[in-house]
Amino acid sequence: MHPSFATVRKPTLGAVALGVIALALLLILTRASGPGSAFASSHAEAPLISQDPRADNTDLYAFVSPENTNTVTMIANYIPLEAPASGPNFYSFDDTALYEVKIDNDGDGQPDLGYQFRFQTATRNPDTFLYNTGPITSLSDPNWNRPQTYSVTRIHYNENGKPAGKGELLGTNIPTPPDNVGPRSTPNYNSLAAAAVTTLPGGIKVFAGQRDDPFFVDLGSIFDLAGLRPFNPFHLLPLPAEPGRDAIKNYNTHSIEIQVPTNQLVSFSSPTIGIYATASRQKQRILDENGTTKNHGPWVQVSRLGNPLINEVVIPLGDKDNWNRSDPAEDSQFEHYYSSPEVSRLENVLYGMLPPTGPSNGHAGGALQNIDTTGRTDLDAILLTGVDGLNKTGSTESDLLRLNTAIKPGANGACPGGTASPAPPDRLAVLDADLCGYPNGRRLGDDVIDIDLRVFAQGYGPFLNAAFGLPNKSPNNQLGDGVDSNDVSFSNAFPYVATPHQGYEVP
Ligand SMILES: [Ca+2]
Ligand SMILES: [Ca+2]
Ligand SMILES: [Ca+2]
Repeated sequence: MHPSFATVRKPTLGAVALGVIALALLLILTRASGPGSAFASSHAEAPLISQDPRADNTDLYAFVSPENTNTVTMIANYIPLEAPASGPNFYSFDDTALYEVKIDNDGDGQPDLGYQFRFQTATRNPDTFLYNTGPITSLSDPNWNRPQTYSVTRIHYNENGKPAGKGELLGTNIPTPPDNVGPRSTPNYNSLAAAAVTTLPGGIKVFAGQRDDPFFVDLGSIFDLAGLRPFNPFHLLPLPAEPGRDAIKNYNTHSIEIQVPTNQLVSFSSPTIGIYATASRQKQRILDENGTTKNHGPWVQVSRLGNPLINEVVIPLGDKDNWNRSDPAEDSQFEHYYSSPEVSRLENVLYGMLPPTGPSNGHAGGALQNIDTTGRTDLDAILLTGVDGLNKTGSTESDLLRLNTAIKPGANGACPGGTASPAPPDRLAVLDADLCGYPNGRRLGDDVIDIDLRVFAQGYGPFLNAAFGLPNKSPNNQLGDGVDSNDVSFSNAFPYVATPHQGYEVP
């Protein structure tokens, strides 16, 4: 239990101070909701995609594969917060959605190449409510009543970013593993998952199915007015400091993973690619009274993801669904949200207004140094064009996860994490001079919450200060949510993401 605000407030903060706090919060929250509120008249409820979890991108990762550095692995996760104990209908990809991973390799923000994933679920026995009628011991086990398979199609795009033809079918009837039900139903889960790793023509590897959610974050504190538990005493509404809590611990998600030889992804002119993942639905859905649903019409993109956390904390409510439906090549319309970020305003007000009052928690300075909240060309570079000398793709502003494929783990000690350099990757990635991680692509263990908190607060750390002249304000460069790693460890080889939590074992 947390003590109430009243019990932790310092006695020196009287009614006047409370009034100041209330006014400050009102100001920041009012100002923060400004740009979107004009469009919010009929969209005051939660944004559309939160009502459509099976088409909801949760995270996107892309990195040079540590065990095969001539390939790139891209991981697109969908379906947030899957509770492992979820029968009788367990989670699956949506047969009526189009999932896609797209690559821009010439810097114009438009895709040149894409991999489409379409799923198909069978019901082997409609006369039982059970997901399985006995132990599932192989992917073809007749005990598994709801097997899902998928196809992969490679699409080439023309100069206008439109598909050039129907694409090449790389594989059909590719198996997914079942969800991790429990010791009676899925007694040897890892062998089921391993059997679902499939090699396609051209040396491409794919996997699609349930996994542990690799994202780690103190969601409960961050969305309680941007609370960071280790920094609680320095918040405008102070609480005692405590360690961070991974709110996604024990939850699963669904991963689409594809490993592709790098020479199939890059263009002649640059080793750097920009990646984003999407989900689309057909324009019309007809609900028939006999229990069937039919979908018609062209595909409409309903979700997209490039850099992490953008639609969560950079795009305001009034534009979130619009951002999801837009293409990265159109992102100049959203540039003001990136270069005048609400997160930086909040950091100033919530952690920068009052002098330090609480006990020191290994946190050196108390209040943050004042953060620039407009004209943030550093954020434009990191999030919209790429960083010169690291992963710049061009001048077109587009929210893509940019990966310089020439920077490889283990090669000449350039980055940790490869076979020649067994040291683990650094969770702060580029901020700590480990150039193989975010924002140069994104690995599973990259602590994008702490990285972004520091980047938005201009606390770039000594390496980027020396290398690029970026500001290194202190203690802004110490910010974090107190959750430094995932609840379970990742594999060093494809498909990397950890085994999903089993329904039976959930605490
Ligand atoms: Ca392009
Ligand atoms: Ca996890
Ligand atoms: Ca963290």
